[in-house]
Amino acid sequence: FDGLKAQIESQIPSEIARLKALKTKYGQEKVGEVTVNMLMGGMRGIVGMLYETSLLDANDGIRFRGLTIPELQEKLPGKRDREPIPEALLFLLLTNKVPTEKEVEALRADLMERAEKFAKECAMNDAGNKSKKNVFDALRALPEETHPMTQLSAACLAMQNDSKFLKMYASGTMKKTEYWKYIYEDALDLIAKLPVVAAYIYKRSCVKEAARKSSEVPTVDASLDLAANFSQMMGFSSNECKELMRLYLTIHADHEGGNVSAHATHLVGSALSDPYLSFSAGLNGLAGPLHGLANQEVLKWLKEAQVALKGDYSAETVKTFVENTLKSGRVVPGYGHAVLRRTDPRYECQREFALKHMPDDEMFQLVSRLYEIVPDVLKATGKVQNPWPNVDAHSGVLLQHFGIKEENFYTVMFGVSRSIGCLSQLILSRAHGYAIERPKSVTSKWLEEKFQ
Ligand code: FCX
Repeated sequence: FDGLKAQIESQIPSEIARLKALKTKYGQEKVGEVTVNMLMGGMRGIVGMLYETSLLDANDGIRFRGLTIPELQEKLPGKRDREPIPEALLFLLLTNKVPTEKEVEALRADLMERAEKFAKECAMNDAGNKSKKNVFDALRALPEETHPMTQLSAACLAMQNDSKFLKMYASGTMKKTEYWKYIYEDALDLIAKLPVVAAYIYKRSCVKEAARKSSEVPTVDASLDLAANFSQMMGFSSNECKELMRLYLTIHADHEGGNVSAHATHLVGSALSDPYLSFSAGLNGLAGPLHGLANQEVLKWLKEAQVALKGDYSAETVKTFVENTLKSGRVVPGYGHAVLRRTDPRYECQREFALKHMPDDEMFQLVSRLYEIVPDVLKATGKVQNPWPNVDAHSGVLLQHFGIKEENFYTVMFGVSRSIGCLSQLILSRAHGYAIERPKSVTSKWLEEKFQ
């Protein structure tokens, strides 16, 4: 299947010409100013990179190639029920075009073929030639209690041996204009392999009951879509759980370029590190509690709340619980955002999913109660820029409901999804010849001398 690759290739000349014209015409124009506050505040608000696949507006929320989440739900083809499938989003991110049903199906089949081939080869490898190690051997060598995110990142590195880009670069025969073709192959391989590796990590390390545990290479059902197959490999075959997985993998895929996971992937990739190295770096950032790990933190916090509140979700009691969290020096996980200044649309669509599929779930009712209370408590601190919930405030409660109860796995699912956005941009960055990143840093002494 080369429909997608051919479409990307056909767009490259005009995209490069467009970027060149931008540079020629506006190369000397200013896009903003940098204050000392911005410099010292995590580069917040500095316009410093090109990132085509999505754009985040403080008030409108995220747009994937111009489309909001409700628009994705309406317009992307390939739906099994109501939610879009991530394959359709991947096509959109790479081409800036809503694909046809046929195009989505061809991409789905391509990804599933890659996944099946990978899983079969590793399983055969396990059964037969023990001297040829594979990524699952690398994972088995890690203690079972190693955090699942560390395992996922290590797995990316362990699979780097398969990088086509790496081999071509080392051969010295690859032209700069061809880089993207091998990055594309690696990226699609990696997007296909990650759910298999993640399902393996789940069953080996996260699941506690002996009957659900396994250290076998998961079996891929290539007739399914990527999300449904992921859900099935983890042991969840209900249509509702598959549908949740489609929503989950779609909405976590991309959030413009400056967030830690996207930026880390982009930065490392700019040194021509292959997708395995680059995305492993992104995953290491996603594993931080202020970023992707917040979904795990939220679940822990909700469980803490359930114990402390003993079913009393009255406004006063919940408020006191939230205030105590702040008093103990912790952040309220799942609330706040560096860019957004409203309720995250990714929170809203998950809330809709919950209202449709599980309105009576007790933990969902707690999440809803917190939505009424937390913003005012955060506003009262006088320092929180955005008191509204983000994506992580809601995801765990849905997963719990459908049986995915092991919260230390949640960020792994975020990572599987994030590969779609980060790696799409990585392909485009190489296709359009982006430069190696090298911003200027200064010392605090330099600042003092400049302004004193
Ligand atoms: N609870 C308590 N305090 C909070 C807070 C929260 N949820 N959100 C922000 N603050 C505090 C900050 O810690 C900071 O305090 P300080 O001045 O004493 O250091 C102050 O408010 C100003 O921060 P603000 O400008 O609003 O936020 P930042 O851009 O610095 O940080 C994050 C943004 C997301 C890191 C912050 O809101 C936070 O820690 N939230 C909780 C963790 C979380 O949910 N992370 C996931 C975010 C996201 F969706 C993702 O990337 O996955």
